[in-house]
Amino acid sequence: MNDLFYLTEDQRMIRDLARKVARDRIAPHAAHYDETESYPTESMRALVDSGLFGVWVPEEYGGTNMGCLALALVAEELGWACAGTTTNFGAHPLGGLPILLAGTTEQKKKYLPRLAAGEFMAAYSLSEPGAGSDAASLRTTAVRTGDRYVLNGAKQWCSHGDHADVITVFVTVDPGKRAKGITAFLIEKDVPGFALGKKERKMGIRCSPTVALHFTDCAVPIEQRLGEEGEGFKIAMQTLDMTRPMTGAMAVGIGQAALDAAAAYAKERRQFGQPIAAFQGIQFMLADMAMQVHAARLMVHHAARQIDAGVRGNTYEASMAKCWAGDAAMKVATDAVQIFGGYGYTREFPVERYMRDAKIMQIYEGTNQIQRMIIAKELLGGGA
Ligand code: COS
Repeated sequence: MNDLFYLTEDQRMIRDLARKVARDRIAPHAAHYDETESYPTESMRALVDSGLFGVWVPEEYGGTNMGCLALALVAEELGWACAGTTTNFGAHPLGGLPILLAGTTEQKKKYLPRLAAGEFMAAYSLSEPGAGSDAASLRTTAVRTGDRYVLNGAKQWCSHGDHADVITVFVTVDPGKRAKGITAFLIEKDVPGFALGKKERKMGIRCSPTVALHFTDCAVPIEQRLGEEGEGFKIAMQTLDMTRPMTGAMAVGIGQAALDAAAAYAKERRQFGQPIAAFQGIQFMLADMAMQVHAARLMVHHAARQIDAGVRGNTYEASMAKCWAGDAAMKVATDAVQIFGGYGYTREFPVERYMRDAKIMQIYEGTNQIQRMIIAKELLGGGA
């Protein structure tokens, strides 16, 4: 099996660094953080120490400007070790890329260097209790009075929101306008009128906090508005076009971890006088798992490379990559549990965690049903 021949030296270097950090400093703690549903302080420290938070940030703002393929390579390696920690890692570009896409020079100077250094964490908040897949129906309002806006409402499912210093929050200046009313704001954690809400108890990615946000007459100066009024939905969607490959990469990491574990176990576990890997039934399962992971990785890399190459409009490929990789992770992790048999169903082995963690890959950053809607819309154009 050959290494990915198309990676540059820099991309190989960052992938190898992420692999080392993931295997030496993150994987050893993953089961503990999952079991205790606690924040992965040690793992997050390892990410800050290694400088990986700056991968997507331009050099002029203190980052390493390595692009979306590099971000995907890092996300896969981290996803192999701990999907919860990787979700925390991914919330950062998800919250920060909108600043790069739509921020003023002042906003970029204020936030990006701190985000690149890992001194500041960012998060992204689009969803609400009543607005998930139908993101344009969100109801949190921003009313302008003079040179400030007053925000009221509630957001939901904000990954890493309780550890974020700044959250890119999407609200509306006119709910009647749907997407055309949506406006983005940069909300700092200590602004009066902003409060964290319920923290969810989840099936998987348990060391990644998922929280609600509440706004009660929360006044923010106009300088914290990101882009113009009504531009927020496009900023939100353009960001997802850039981060869905990263999320797909995280799913590839989970799939690869499940495949590695299942292949190793199949060579070790003996039944009927031989390793179960000698049975064609197991071999075919492993071969199918390997193909799923490989195809997912190539789709992720293609969508990420489009962004790095400046190709406009990678919506189709980004949704395909996220959808395929999420489905592949779920299938491969489920098959890994099957190969482990009864042992796979216990908490003694990591495959049950991979299976629980894989499930969210089909749900967040747009469910895989929404990805299929986007793919079909792009495919059919205006003709359906
Ligand atoms: N890039 C740029 N602009 C985009 C875009 C993209 N990828 N996708 C949509 N837009 C624009 C459209 O062009 C349209 O603008 P115009 O009216 O000027 O043409 C506007 O945004 C509204 O688009 P659309 O009509 O397609 O919006 P819908 O309400 O039909 O919703 C979906 C589109 C379903 C794709 C969107 O709501 C979605 O992605 N939902 C899932 C949300 C999600 O991923 N949540 C997870 C958050 S992170 S955990």
